[in-house]
Amino acid sequence: MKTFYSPLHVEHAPKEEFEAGRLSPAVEVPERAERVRRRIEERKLGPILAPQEFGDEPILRVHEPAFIQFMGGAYDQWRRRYPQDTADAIPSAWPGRGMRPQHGDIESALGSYAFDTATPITRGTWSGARAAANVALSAAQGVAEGEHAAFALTRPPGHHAAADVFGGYCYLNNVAIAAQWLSDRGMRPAILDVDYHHGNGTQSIFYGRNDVLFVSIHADPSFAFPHFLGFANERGEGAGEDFNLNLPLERHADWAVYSKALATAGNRIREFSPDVLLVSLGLDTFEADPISHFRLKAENYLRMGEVIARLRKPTLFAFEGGYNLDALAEITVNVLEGFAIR
Ligand code: 6XA
Ligand code: ZN
Repeated sequence: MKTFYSPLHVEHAPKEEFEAGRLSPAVEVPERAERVRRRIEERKLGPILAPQEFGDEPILRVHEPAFIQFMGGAYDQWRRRYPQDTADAIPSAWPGRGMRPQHGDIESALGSYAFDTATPITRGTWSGARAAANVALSAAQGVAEGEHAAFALTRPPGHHAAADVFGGYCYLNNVAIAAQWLSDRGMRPAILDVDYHHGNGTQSIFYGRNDVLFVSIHADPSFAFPHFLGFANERGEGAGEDFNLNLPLERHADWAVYSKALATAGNRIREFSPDVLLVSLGLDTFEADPISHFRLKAENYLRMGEVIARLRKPTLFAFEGGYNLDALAEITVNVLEGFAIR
């Protein structure tokens, strides 16, 4: 299996996030993807390739032009506002109900576009996010040209980012951009999101459509981030009705619980009969993940890969969450190997 990877992600290195009432060290760090890349080399999964540059066009098929323009200049705007400081950009005010979103200055724009305080914009954020989108698009191109599978080692992740919203460590929705690019080339994509957190951004991008299926297995938003989307009764709207399937699980779901949901997801995907499958591959379902509560074990990720392989579709895996640095590389490659062996 080919892996697509760009070193530009390393320059996206948030120092801190605001969480649980305090500034704490960032968990979405460059070492995550670096460890995975090294393990792919060690376990000889296949070649690691640089992405091609796809330009703005495929990004603008998913994201609002004004949002992209804001993102491109946000860090410079922030630095001009706080020239004596070195802190990354984090919003501190939001347009609450009855107020009006504004984009004229950096504080109002941050509050209008962001949905949390855990997603700082740093000097290297935009180039890293752009590179991640190119990584996903390059993997999509590989699959479109006949590869049975490809791994997009995307960092920063993407599944929380909506058309004009960033948050949950995500700025551009890598999987949505790749799915749209494939759809624009006549393919029928299904997206399976196995991250611990609901992929609210991906859901919202395709919510009104029946030509892209979105299925997500995640911690119930009644107790887990992103809190405001991901409930079982969100089934799509208009033409998209019944083309969105949320499978929220209990706090301590283990493989017995998880694998049942995965089978349900698989049945829906088979029924949809996609030309291509995109997997939002979050690894924060692991039993020792520092920010999550599911109880999957390392060997379960081999099974996950096998179950996905049994769908027998050209498959693009895109990296999302997962924060246990000691286990992350092993469990990521377990999924990919489980898929490849099958
Ligand atoms: C911020 C938690 C962000 C979760 C990010 C993630 N309070 N998403 O892993 O998949
Ligand atoms: Zn996650």
